[in-house]
Amino acid sequence: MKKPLALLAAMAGFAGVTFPIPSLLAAASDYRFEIVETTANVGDTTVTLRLVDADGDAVEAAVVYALRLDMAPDGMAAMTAPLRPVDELGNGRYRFRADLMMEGNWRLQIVAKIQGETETVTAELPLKVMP
Ligand SMILES: [Cu+2]
Repeated sequence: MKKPLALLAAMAGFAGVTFPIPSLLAAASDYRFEIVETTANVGDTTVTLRLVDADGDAVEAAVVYALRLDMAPDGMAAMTAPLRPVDELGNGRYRFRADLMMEGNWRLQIVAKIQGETETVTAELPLKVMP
């Protein structure tokens, strides 16, 4: 009984020293994005995202940018649109502007660089665009 436990402890210690990355990834995954406001209509549209930490507290002064905005959910992954950051509204809210050429289901892939975190945070959000 003692031996396997000691071995496990040794392995865990070894893994902790050799692979510090998993714990960093776990920290990055504690953050999450939510869409708090959108005018998502065909044409010129604004999208406001909110970035919160594991406690649900607002994360401010992050560098947030769109990796990709496309219609993959409707089988049109090749249809993309640029999503430009406009301003930071405070309370963890980041506003973007996009020119969307088609109604339907879009997919927004977002990346954030958060102060004090070595890993970037990525998220994927569905965006319903109305006529
Ligand atoms: Cu489309």
